[in-house]
This record gives sequence, structure tokens and C-alpha cells, in this order.
Amino acid sequence: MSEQANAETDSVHTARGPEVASRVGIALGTALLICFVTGLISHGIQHPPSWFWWPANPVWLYRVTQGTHVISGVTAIPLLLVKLWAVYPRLFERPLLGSPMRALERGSIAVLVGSTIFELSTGLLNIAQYYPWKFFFPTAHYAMAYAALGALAVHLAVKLPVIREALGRPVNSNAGLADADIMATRHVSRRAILTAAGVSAAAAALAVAGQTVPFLRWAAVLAPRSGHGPQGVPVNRSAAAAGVGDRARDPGYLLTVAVGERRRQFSRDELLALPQARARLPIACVEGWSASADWSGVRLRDLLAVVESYSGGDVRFESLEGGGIYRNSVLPQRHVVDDRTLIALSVNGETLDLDHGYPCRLIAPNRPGVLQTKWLSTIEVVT
Ligand SMILES: Nc1nc2c(c(=O)[nH]1)N[C@H]1C(S)=C(S)[C@@H](COP(=O)(O)O)O[C@H]1N2
Ligand SMILES: [Mo]
Repeated sequence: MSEQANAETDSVHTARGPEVASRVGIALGTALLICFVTGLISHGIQHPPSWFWWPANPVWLYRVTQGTHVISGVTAIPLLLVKLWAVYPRLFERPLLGSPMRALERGSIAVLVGSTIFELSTGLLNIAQYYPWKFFFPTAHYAMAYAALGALAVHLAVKLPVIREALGRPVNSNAGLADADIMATRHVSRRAILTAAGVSAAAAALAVAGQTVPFLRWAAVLAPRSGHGPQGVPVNRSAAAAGVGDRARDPGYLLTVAVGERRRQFSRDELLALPQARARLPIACVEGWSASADWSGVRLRDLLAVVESYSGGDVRFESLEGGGIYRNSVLPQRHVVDDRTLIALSVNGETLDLDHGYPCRLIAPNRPGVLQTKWLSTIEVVT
């Protein structure tokens, strides 16, 4: 092998190591932490413990937190790949376990790598709505997040001295190398790796950001539902997929509203005859895409008041769907009393499309899309 080829092989080898690993690690750790926190928020809204509090204002907050969740997760994928590349030979160093401290370090890395790969890959497949597995995605994705965060904390604590030392050295430090030529090639190489990591992370972020940031829509190659759909709003589950077409189109359709002991039924025309209100609110899907629209219909408060005076409590929504895990939802009192919470009958100036929830749907401010129940059959105050 020529001397030059030797130097080049060395440069690739020496670009691996703590200088690159710690710098990429900081970016990766930050992305994972943001992803974890925004994921907890989304989980909290969907499964609120008694202490949990999520406001109705500003209406775009969930859109931002969930968009951030998906963008940070996708950004973490190239960072994880570069990070694994930078430490790759060391992952298999012998002894595999050794002293208790080393066993802890190795164990935490195994859990960290495994759980992070699990989180990022299941998350990515979920935004593509592809479920090649048997477990229930939200539960598994939520549980594994704690494993990843715990392992990340242990990993950081154990590696802190190494990280500090590596960060203290400039990227192009020449520690341990005498040959000036090898050094020169190596410097370029480490920088190049870090630049490549940054560029690919930015490209990944851009590829999904368009599904929630309107002016980036052109770049959203990784965004399956970014602005297409009837009436300018993407559709997650169509009426056909939900199997509600016939019941939703039935001219005898009635919406049941129950407040306390009182119960009343409304035809769509009766709903249209009630005072109509408007609100500009986004549908913000847990998958990260979001879109704002002008909704109009009956204010939920007003509708409840027609039945019986509402004295507080959460409200439960049932859909015409026979099955499906998203056929119902519960709306906290804070959102029930909000002026912008509507039983929507139209969107963007047109009668609600069948796929957007005709005859009527719930639309409330600052809520995950999954809780904006379509094809309503029953609305009931629960306490
Ligand atoms: N009944 C019912 N409502 C539903 C769903 C569903 O599967 N069934 N999907 C929800 C999800 S996940 C989202 S993101 C929004 C999307 O509303 P859109 O299809 O009108 O954009 O509807 C929500 N409402
Ligand atoms: Mo959704």
C-alpha cells in the first residue's frame, strides 16, 4: 500500500473517537431531550393525570410542541448514525463487561442504543402510518422513552470526564500523533464528519418541518400529509376507512346531547338553525403535521345550554364509528367553556366534507388532532 493510501486510512480511523463522538453526542442528546419533553406533553394531554394542566391558549401551542417532537426525532436519526460510527469499534471492545463500573457503562450503552433505535424507528414508521408490528405503538413508544432517558442520564454521568476532556480539546487537536501529514489529513476528516452530521441533521429536519411550518412546505419530502386533502385540510382517517359513510350520510341522522339527566337530539338542520360561531383553529396531528382552517358551527357551550344549564364537568364525545381506537374523546372543562370550541358544521366556507367529519365534528383550541372527534353521534357531560 502506498504511503498516501496509508495516511488516508489512518485519517478515517482517527476521525473516529471522543472528539467527534462528544460533539455529535451533545447535539444528539439535546435532540433526544427535546423529543422526550415534547413527547411527555403529548402523552399528558391524551392521558391526563389529575395534576395535569394544559391550556386552551395559545391555540397553536400543541402544533408547535408536537411539530417539535417529530422534527427533533427525525433530526436525531442522522446524528445517531454518525455517533454510532464514531464509537463503533469501541462498542465491541473486550472484555464486554469487566469491572462493575465498566459493566454499568456497557449496560447503559446497550440500553441507550437499543431504546433509541427503537424510539426513532417506531416514531418514523408511525408518521408514515406503517405499523409492521404487533404492539400498541403509543404505549410501547412511551414506555421505551423512559428507558432511553434513564440510560442517557447514566451514560452522561459515567462519561462526563471523557466528554469534558474531549470537548476541551479542539477538533483538530494533534494529541498522540507525530506525523504532520497524517495530522493534516485527520483534521480535515474530523471537521468533514462533523459538517456532514450537521448538514444531514438539518436536511432531515427540513424534510419534515414542512408538514407543520407553512413556508417550508415545498421542502417536506418526508411529510406524507402536508396540505393536500379536501377543503385544504389533510385527512388522517377517511370516512371509508372508518366505515361510517352510510351512517354519516343518513338523512335521519340525529346528534344526541346529554347534560345531567336531560337528553336531546338534534338534526343537522336544527344545529344549523342555532347561532353560528367561527374560529380559526389548527388540526395538529400527533404525527407532526398540522394545518389551520376556518371552522364554523355551534359553540359547544351554547349547544349544552340549549339542553340544560351546564354547571361544569368534562365532556365526552362519541363518534358514529363502530370500532376504532379514536372513536371517542374527553374534553376537559377548560376547553368546554372556551368560546372557540365548536361543533363544526363547515370548514373554510364549505359544508364539512365527509372525510372531515360530516355531519358534524368537534374542533377545540390547542388539542391533539386525535382528540378532535369526527362524525359525532353523542355528546355527554361527565363529571
Ligand atoms: N371518529 C374519529 N375521529 C377522528 C379520528 C378517527 O380516527 N376517528 N382521527 C383523528 C385524528 S388522528 C386526526 S389528526 C384528526 C384529523 O382530522 P381531519 O381528517 O379532518 O384533518 O381527526 C381525528 N378525529
Ligand atoms: Mo392524528
